[in-house]
Amino acid sequence: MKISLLSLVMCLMALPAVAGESTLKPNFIVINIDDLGYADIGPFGSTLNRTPNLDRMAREGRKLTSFYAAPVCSPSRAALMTGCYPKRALPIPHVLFPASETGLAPGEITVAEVLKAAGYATAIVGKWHLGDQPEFLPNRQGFDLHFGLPYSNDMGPAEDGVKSDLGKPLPPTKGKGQPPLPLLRNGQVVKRVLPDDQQALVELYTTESVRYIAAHKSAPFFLYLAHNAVHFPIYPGKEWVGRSTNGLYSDWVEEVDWSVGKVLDALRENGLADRSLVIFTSDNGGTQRAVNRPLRGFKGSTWEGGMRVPTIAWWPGRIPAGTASDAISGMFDLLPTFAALAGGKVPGDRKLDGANIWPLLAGEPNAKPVHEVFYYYRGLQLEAVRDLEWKLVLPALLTNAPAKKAANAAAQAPRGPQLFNLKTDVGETSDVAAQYPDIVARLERLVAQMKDDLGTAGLTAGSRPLGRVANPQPLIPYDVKPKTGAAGASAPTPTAFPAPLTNVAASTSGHGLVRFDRPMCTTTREGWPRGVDVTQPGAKQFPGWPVTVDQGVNPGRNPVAWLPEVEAPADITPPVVQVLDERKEEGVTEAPRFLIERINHANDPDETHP
Ligand SMILES: [Ca+2]
Repeated sequence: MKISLLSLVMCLMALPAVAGESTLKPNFIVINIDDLGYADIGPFGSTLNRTPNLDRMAREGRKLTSFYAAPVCSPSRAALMTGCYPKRALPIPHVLFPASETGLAPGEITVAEVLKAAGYATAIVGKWHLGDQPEFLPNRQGFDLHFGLPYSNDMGPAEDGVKSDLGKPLPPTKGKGQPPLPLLRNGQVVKRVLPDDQQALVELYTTESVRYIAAHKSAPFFLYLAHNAVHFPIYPGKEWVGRSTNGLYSDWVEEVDWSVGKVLDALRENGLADRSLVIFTSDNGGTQRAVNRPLRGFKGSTWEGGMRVPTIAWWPGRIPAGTASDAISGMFDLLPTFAALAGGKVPGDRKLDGANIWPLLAGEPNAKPVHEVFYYYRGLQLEAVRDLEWKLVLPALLTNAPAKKAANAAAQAPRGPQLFNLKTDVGETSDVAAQYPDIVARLERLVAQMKDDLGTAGLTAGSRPLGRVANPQPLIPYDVKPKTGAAGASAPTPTAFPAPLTNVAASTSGHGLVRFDRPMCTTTREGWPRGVDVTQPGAKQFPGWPVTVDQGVNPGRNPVAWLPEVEAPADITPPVVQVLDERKEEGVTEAPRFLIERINHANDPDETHP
């Protein structure tokens, strides 16, 4: 009690100074939608979805038509938080999963920490996805408040409706699956998310955000509203189901638009519109449900449709209304930009890739491009580079084809890079590499310049270490008995393969790595393929098994699955690989062969040399 009183007195004493400063400092609101397509909203050309609030936001603000996120969620959010290319701050091949031992390193300095140090109140309402262990959660990364999901809304068990859209039959439970999906408030589980909760998320987040704005109108704040919509599974709010004429996905996009309207209204009603910068964006390109027109490709790829996201900047009186900019910008620019506007301090002890884009947002005449060059990474792989209007697509992207085409692709001769002019061919349809060898060479030199920094593949000198904890636990424990292999009555009959175990005997601890010998991936209707389940049958159950291999960003590639820490390598028995139902529907019945390899942490902490 004494401590509380003391704190209260100290807060009261501090108030006048903070309030005095606040009149000069703008508020920042980032509204980040999950998986929204480039042309899913009116200002970016949607003819399917009605988005009157975003239409108004664009009329009053500035569209950023060449704003880059990342191909998938966690890397994109890492860029937003740290001002860096994802590979620098969170070098992972894909996304983080529940109870992962890795996350954004606690030593990374986030935009929330930068703004907090500059006197801001900070909140994240919605999806985090940068690690779900206590060490990695938002309250440890500069946020005073977190209310929302720790990761994507599909990261839970099928029986809770998180592997199927609203009203669709539940898919059969396969293996142990994922732990129940939690809704968190400041690191504490509020509840297990069931279908009704999924449907309520947009409204819950909006209400929380509106309340937060009203409560903080007298001091500067940073509000990061990260909707779980419109990521699979699709769960529009009850009042929104059937409201659009285009099905559940459109219903949900239109609900998101309503949410944006409520937030902007709250700023107006609280007299904050003229000192609040709002950025509306999406964390990656749309899935095949979305419309990314006129861009090529979808979420998970480094084609423009995978990474270029519909973005609007709004600050009445400061950002010119009804304008647009096609200059290169991206998630990693938000930290340096907010820091500059807030009088905050950009971390000086580490490399950042973003820059202050305020001149671009303000529409300053004759503003030079902040970025002339942009590198397109998918996980750890460099797949393209852009230099103003020219984009060089590297062979790594060209061979990243769906599995159905992989056989044909493999038969072709090795390809050289392709060159596209994004100014005249934003859809990346016409390779003009042969016409412009000098430009190809110039862009290849840009690739070479990255060699000693983030490189082209694998972990390189420019990547900082991941955060890592021992013995990660799910936020809500599993409450279902694992259904592995033949033990699960309803599970499909697995196909056993004698697995050659290599490099096992010499290792004492570390991680298993399963390497498959062929692509096991096609694109499902969701655009998020599921490949195979790897389960550990028999008496020896290791924490974290089975592992689902989700290779959504590796179509056509030989998938790799990371296995959890196993203390007694000699006890590994050959796993069972089973082809999931989705694959059977596509006529795939043969499981892949695989190897288990060992990594010795003592010698190889970055796990690059299995
Ligand atoms: Ca996403």
